[in-house]
Amino acid sequence: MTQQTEGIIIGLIAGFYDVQTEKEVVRTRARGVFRKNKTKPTVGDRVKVELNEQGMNYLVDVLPRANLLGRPALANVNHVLLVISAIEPDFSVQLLDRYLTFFAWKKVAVSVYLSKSDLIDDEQAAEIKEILSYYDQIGYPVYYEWKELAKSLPNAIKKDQIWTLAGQSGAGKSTLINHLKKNLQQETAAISTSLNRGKHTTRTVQLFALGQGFLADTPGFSAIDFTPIKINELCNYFVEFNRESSKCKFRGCQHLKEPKCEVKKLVEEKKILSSRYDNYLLMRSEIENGRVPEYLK
Ligand SMILES: Nc1nc2c(ncn2[C@@H]2O[C@H](COP(=O)(O)OP(=O)(O)OP(=O)(O)O)[C@@H](O)[C@H]2O)c(=O)[nH]1
Ligand SMILES: [Mg+2]
Ligand SMILES: [Zn+2]
Repeated sequence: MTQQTEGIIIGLIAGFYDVQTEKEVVRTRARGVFRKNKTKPTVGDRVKVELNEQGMNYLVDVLPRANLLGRPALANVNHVLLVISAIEPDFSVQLLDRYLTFFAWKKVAVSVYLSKSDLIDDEQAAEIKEILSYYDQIGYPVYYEWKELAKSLPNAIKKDQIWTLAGQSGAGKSTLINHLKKNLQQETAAISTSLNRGKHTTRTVQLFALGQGFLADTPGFSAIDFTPIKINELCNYFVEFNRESSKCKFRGCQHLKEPKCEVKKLVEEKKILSSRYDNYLLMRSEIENGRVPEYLK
């Protein structure tokens, strides 16, 4: 006898999909049908599963997705918690802007957590905090202590919502999730100092119950491909440019050489962070050239 039920894919292990149903976690295999119609079931997908008495469980259907991130490989994401380290790997506004633009393009809200501020001196911390306060002001809530997150996240994550950690390898995503979920011991590792890069300790995307939904630990990434973005839409993904652009003289102003451009005016008045504008220009040229510059690979 078989029985059908629904659930959310919480992990993918050696070809098996672990599905959280109302009652339990069931390990399933995908039916061949997915290979035919080219939908690859992804962590975060809401699915139908068929359970039978021999313990052979099949994933038989993927319900329509609200979104699909790609990086991290996760479906139906409600919110990204971006982990940015103060050091090891070094703090970088350029990388921060790249993540934020990418997630704005994907239409997912982002909060930022600064990790490893305990490893820098007060002066360096003040510098970074001043920069991050700008981001907080334009609509990206910034957290400096994991304890603040431990307080607010359980209430913020609503029923069946999927929140995900994202950020560079070695930034401290798994360390944070271990703090937030006391009984969890996700593997963490010191970054290799020779390259000042992470070691990619976490290799799979996995959802953990938090609040009334889930928080995902994910493998680190930093290379982001902007070339699929239409060049004239890029400015919409700089949220504060987008907000001010109604005051530019020309509709569809790209904030380049157009006269009476509000965005450029605000950059000159230092009300928009000049690094934001510089990074906007860099990303434009990246889209124009159709490739990621060598130094960012
Ligand atoms: N001092 C200090 N060390 C931290 C902090 N957060 C993370 N670390 C250390 O940084 C190293 C990397 O942390 P991980 O949590 O493994 O990093 P990750 O983002 O999960 O990396 P990947 O899984 O490779 O993507 C570990 O040695 C952690 O102990 C922090 O806030 N302060
Ligand atoms: Mg990790
Ligand atoms: Zn403009």
